[in-house]
Amino acid sequence: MAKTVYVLNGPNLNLLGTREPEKYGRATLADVEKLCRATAKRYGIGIEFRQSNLEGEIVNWIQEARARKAAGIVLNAAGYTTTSVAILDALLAAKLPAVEVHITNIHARESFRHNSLISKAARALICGFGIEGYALAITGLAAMIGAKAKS
Ligand code: CA2
Repeated sequence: MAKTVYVLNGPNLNLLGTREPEKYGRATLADVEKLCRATAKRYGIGIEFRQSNLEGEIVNWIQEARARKAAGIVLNAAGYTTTSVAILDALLAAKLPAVEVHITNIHARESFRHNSLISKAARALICGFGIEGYALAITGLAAMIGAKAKS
């Protein structure tokens, strides 16, 4: 059975490409999804791509990833990154390799963005590469789970 990676996006990321392009760029979330699918395809990995503005929905999807034996999770928890013990607990319980992604370099921004709770459950963290960070996260996750590039 093909491996599946859940790519989960938190609040306001549905606005990508429509506001604040100087911070987040001009690509839309649909462009991010395309990039994730194209990157994953090289490793024979399938993608479940989701976005929600609701904390509990993200918790449910992390539990779903575990229940469906997903190979891993790529998560941009956006504004929940520094506040959500519930998302942290869900990731810890899921025991799946998780990569935290941020489009911007959160450490070069306001100090309230620096203390990620998500990082405590993440195997790796990528920030500051723009949307390319999602492709890097999938490539890194593919290496972690031993998925080989298809020739
Ligand atoms: O850099 C990232 O990816 C962030 O996770 C984005 C979050 C922010 O709270 C984190 O500190 C860093 C904000 C997502 C909001 O997305 C928007 C996209 C376009 C326009 C407005 C908001």
